Order: sequence, then structure tokens, then C-alpha cells
Amino acid sequence: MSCTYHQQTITEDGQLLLKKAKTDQIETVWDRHQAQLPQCGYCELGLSCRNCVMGPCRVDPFGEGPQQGVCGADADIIVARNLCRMIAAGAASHSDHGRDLVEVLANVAKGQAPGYAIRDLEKLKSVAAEYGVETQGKDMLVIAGELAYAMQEDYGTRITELALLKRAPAKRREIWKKVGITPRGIDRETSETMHRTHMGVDNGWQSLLLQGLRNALSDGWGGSLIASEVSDILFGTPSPKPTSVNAGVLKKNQVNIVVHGHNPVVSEMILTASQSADLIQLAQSKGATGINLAGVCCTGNELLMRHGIPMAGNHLMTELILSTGAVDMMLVDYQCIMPSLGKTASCYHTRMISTSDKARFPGMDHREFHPENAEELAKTLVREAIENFDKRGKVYLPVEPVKAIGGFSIESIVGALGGSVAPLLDAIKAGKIRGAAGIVGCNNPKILHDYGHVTLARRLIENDILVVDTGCAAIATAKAGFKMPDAIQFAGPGLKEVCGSLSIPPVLHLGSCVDNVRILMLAGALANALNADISDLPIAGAAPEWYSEKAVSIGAYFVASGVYTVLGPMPPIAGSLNVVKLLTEGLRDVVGAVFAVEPDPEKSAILIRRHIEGRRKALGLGFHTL
Ligand code: SF4
Ligand code: MSK
Repeated sequence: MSCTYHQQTITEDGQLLLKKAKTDQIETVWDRHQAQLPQCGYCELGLSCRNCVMGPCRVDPFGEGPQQGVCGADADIIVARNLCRMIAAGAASHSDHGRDLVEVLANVAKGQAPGYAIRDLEKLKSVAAEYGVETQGKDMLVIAGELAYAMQEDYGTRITELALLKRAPAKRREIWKKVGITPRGIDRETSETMHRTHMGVDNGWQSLLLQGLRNALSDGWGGSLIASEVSDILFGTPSPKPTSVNAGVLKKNQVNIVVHGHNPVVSEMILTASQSADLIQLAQSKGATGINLAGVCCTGNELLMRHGIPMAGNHLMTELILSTGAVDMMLVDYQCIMPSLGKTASCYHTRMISTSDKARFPGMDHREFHPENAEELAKTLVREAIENFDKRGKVYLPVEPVKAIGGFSIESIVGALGGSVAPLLDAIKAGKIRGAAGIVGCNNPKILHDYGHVTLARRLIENDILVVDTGCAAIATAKAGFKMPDAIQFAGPGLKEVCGSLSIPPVLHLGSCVDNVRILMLAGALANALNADISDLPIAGAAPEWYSEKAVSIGAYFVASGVYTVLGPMPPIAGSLNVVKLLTEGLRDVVGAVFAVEPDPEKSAILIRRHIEGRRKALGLGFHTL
């Protein structure tokens, strides 16, 4: 590969481990990306279609070759269909994750999930009330069972709109109704998108894209929201806790177990097992000083948020973490787990375990977790990880971990503000905080690793814009040191004053990918307090390094909820100017927000600042001219 390590990642651990991987002849995601170049131009523009076997088809962007597929679909139809299918896949992934949690909740209610429990009774009751479940004088497990049933109804078709839409500001719900994109059943919207994008169904690119937005809303105000809320009910609502990040969180002298994926159903059980006295004793009897549990990607974020469990890395670091030779076992559930990991691990002593009935990977032992067996299986697997400790070869841990604070749920933010969002609004009105931005999403080998997240966050906080982040973005900014209270040194004077008085960092970790809904809820609460719509607020979203279909769904539900959203990598839509124009301009008149695409985070920071100042001006607040 021609580029050097600093052209691949800005992180010190990443650069050193890339060098180590090269020495060990480990192939990485960057090597495979290089091998794919040049990538298919038709696909990059969204102009290829394989929705049926009269195709595959492609439309020539230069107007010289075919302008229609075999069925007659033109560029607008093909691009819109492809984008909608990305949204459907993303929404399905989040929502199915939510369904798994609801099933655990239902099993807890039936007493068939040993080791799981209701950890946030208050939230159980408040969410149950939102679903119309009577809670007064009722046993906790009865409420849990009835809530699980009501949530399962949200997935189906017997309702006209999702229960938790009531949380959205009235003005926003009115817009959805007027445009006809109020999401009905969670599964229904994904199913309808797949139907509409079948050959010979919906061939209106505008109506297709509106269905895409409705599908995304079924994720943001449905599946992801259920996933986030039920995780809080089962495992506790996060509150600020110290943690640490980067490859240095792995320990030379301890049994290192790494969890990877998204659903806390497995990782929470592994955590409990890794803390049991008999297993710690067993580890010590094997010469280790203890058991060290760490995370990567979002299942790691779930543990970090609730327990301060350290994070070894984000998406592009997952192979490199294995190349430390220090991981005794990695357990994966689903989403964002590269199928290459089994091969990488085979070069070291690492045991790789897949745990979900719906996710298999080459080179991994499949040990399926279900609510009934999770507690026991977790103990067995931690024991097996301990047995693997003395099989380690040489270990390479070249960096010290960076300290961070995680665990900012809406409840804990409101708590820190004294019980309401009013002080935050006052700070925004006074111009001490100009606005807020959510930085979300992944890493992508097309973008210098972590550069997009870190640069954008730095530019925003130095301009007094509060940053909240999730997913792999949140780990990037933590590694850069932005998640400690002393990071206010990087903030503008107003943000520095506000965060300093609350002893919070200027970049707040709000959780995993499904926890992007926490950002929505914060935006909704601010809009409600102002009696305004979300689109009126001086806020924005950004996904500077996104790669996944889930990120497309997140971006679409942000925009459909009224949040101006800047993407780093271009989605595959440039083959249709109509689609590009609708998403970047036309939606302003439809849902009050649009997408922008800007790969350079320095420039996207300017776009976001300009948008925020524009909203401040419209609200009659003090504004800067940019
Ligand atoms: Fe080609 Fe139309 Fe079939 Fe797509 S749906 S593969 S454009 S014939
Ligand atoms: S893990 S979806 S790479 S944020 Fe949620 Fe990271 Fe993106 Fe996966």
C-alpha cells in the first residue's frame, strides 16, 4: 500500500498498530479498500440497479449510453429506490435490535430470563404510562409484560401511529401529518419501502423519498427509541462516569475480553460474569491479576455509558485491536462486525465468539445467547477466556489510555441543569452557547480515520457550540481528549464558562448508534420549552465519516425531524440531480430541514455555524454574520 500510516489515521495507537499489523502481515480494512480501487462509478452515483433479473442495469451518467433500465426505470427512479433500500436496511437493523430487547423484557416479566432484571423502575413506569399501560398498584413484572406487549404492537400494523411520537413537538407532528409521513408500524414502514422499491410499484422519485423519510422516522421515533428506552429499563439509565479509551485500555497482566457489536443483552451478561469473585480467582490462579473487560463500537458504548467500561477503539480499530496480541477473547453480537475478524484473530491466540442467532462469521465459534441461557453461557465463556490467557504470544500495547467521562443521558443532563432544560435555553438565548450539534456515525476508510470527527468537534466547541456525540464519533473525540472537563480549554469563552460551572466536558457522550434518539429527545425538549419546532432551533447534525446503512436512516430521521444534517461521504445519489436537489434544497419547504454534503470538516464546521447563526437570527437572538 502506498500511503503511510498518518495518511490512514490521526490516532497514535492506530498508526503504531498499523505498523505492527504490517509486520505481522495482517490485512486491514485499508488494504482491502485499496484493492477495490477504482470502485464502480455507476454504483457510487447510485445509477446501477439489480432489483430484478431482467437486469442488472445501469444508466450512463454522460448521456451517451442507456438512460433507462430494462424495465424503463430512469436515473431518478433508480437512485431514489436505491437510497430508500438503504434506509430500509438501516431502520430494520436498529428496529430489530430494539425488538430483541423487548423480547428480553417480555422474558424478564415471565421470570424466564435469569440474571436480567428491571434496573430502572421509574423509567419502566413512565414509558409504560406513555404506552397507556396502567401502572398504579401493579407489580413491576406485570407492568414489564404489558409494556413489552404494547411495544410489540408498535412493530405491527394494527395502529395508526407509533406510541412515542407523542414526544415530538406538536408543530413537528403537524408537519408529518400534512406531508403524510407519520410513521405507522415500525415493521410496516420497512416492509412498505421494500414493496414500493420492487420493480413496477412506486415510480415517483418524490413519493419514494417521502416513504424513505417515513421509514426513517419509524426508526428514530420507533425502533431505536424503543431500543434505547428498554436498554435503560433493563440495564439502568446512564449517568456520568469516568472511563478511558484507546488500545491502551487493554492490560498486559489481565485476561482481556473485548465485546463488539451493538446489543447490550450479551455484553451486560459478560460484564456480570467478569466481575464474579470465583472467575476473578480463577484468573488469578492462571497468573493474571484480574479480568479486564473492554469494548469496541457500540456494544462497548452501551457498557461505557452505564458502567464506565473502557473502550479499546472504534470501527476501523477493530482489526488493529486484535493485532495487539493481548485479546484473549472477543465476543460479537451484530452490526459493524467485519467478516474479516476471524481471519485476523487466527494469526494470534484470540478466541472469537459469535453470539446472535442472526449473525454468523467465518472463523468464529458460534455460541448462541438467549434470555434463558445468557447468565450461564456468559460464565462459561469468561472461563474459557481465562483458560486462553496463558496461550498468549508477545503482546504489543504501545500507548497509555486517555481519560474520558461518558454517560450523559437526557435525564442526567437535565439533572445537572437542576431539573429542566431552562438553564441550557437561557445560555443559548444569552449567546454563551450559540447552539448545539450532534456528531454521529462511523469511520470509513475513504476518510482519514477520526480526522472528520475530531476536527469538526474542535471547530464547533471553539465557536461556543455544544457538541453531543454518539457511536464511533464519540470514541474519536474521547481519544482526542475532548471528553474531560478540562477540555473546556479548547472551547470558546461562553461554552467554557457554562461547562466549567457545571464541571462537564464541552463534548458530551450520549451513547451508541440507537442512542441518537437521545439527541432527538433533547432537541424535542428544547423545542417544547420554546413552544417552537425542532427546525426552529439553532442546532445541527453531522456524520463526518459515516459508512453504514444505519447512518443513512439516522441522517434521514434527523432531517425529517427538522435537523439540518451535514454528511461527510457523499451518499450514492449524485446520479440524479432531481434527488440531490430535493434532499439538499427542496426538503426545506417540506420538513423544514435539508441535507448538506461536505467531506472537509473545516468547511462543514462553517456550514453548521452559518446554519446556527441563521436560526438564531430567525429566533430574534443575538447572531454573528459569517
Ligand atoms: Fe433493471 Fe428495472 Fe430490473 Fe432494476 S428493476 S434491474 S432497472 S429491469
Ligand atoms: S458502531 S454504525 S460504525 S457508529 Fe454503532 Fe460505529 Fe457506525 Fe457501526
